[in-house]
Amino acid sequence: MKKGFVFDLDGVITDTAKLHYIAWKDLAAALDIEIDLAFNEQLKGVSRMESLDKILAHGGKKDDFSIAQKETLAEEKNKHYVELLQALGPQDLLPGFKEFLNAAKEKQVPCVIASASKNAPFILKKLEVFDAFDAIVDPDELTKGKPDPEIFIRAADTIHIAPEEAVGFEDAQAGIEGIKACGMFAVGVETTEPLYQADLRVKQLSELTVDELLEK
Ligand code: B16
Ligand code: MG
Repeated sequence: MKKGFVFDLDGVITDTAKLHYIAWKDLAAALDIEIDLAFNEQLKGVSRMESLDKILAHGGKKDDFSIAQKETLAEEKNKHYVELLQALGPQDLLPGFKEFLNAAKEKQVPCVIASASKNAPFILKKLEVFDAFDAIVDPDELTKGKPDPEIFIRAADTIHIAPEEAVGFEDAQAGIEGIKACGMFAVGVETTEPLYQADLRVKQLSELTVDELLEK
């Protein structure tokens, strides 16, 4: 019997990957680096600085910038990304998510956000679902990113349950690995690529009921 739900944000609740892509593509172009949608898949669930490192390595410019310069580049990308987020609203929730969240709240199942995004509180407010969550793990407090299970262990801890008592929802392979590494039940929300190791795979949350997951 499960007692709580742990949600990733980008790819599970809303599709901000396309906005990250626009902002990274522009920044990369200014550095003479070309990225495409296939490469963007590698950035899903990956932190801002790690994403920048991957882009620089992709363009053969891994050692061309100091830490301070990289921080400035990451800030520039984020400024553009936050501008793009301004248009976000409840219409951008992924199909089935709101219904699933409402059903969880009706049954008083605690819900937590385990996202690598420092913009998560802002995004949840724009989507008008911020108040439905019992906690949001602060990525600034983490020592390791996904696929390390730290973010998922913390998420379970904030709602006072063991990882084994939670169901985690993820769209990225790194996230599924983190969920499984701490013994949590993993629901993979698949878009393009198949998610390995997930206990259940769906295209959207409307394929699931809260009751069936609580029984896992
Ligand atoms: P930010 P998730 C992740 O969100 C995105 O998938 C990833 O592309 C992004 O780099 C990361 O958040 C950090 O986002 O720049 O807003 O702090 O999938 O973990 O919800
Ligand atoms: Mg994600």
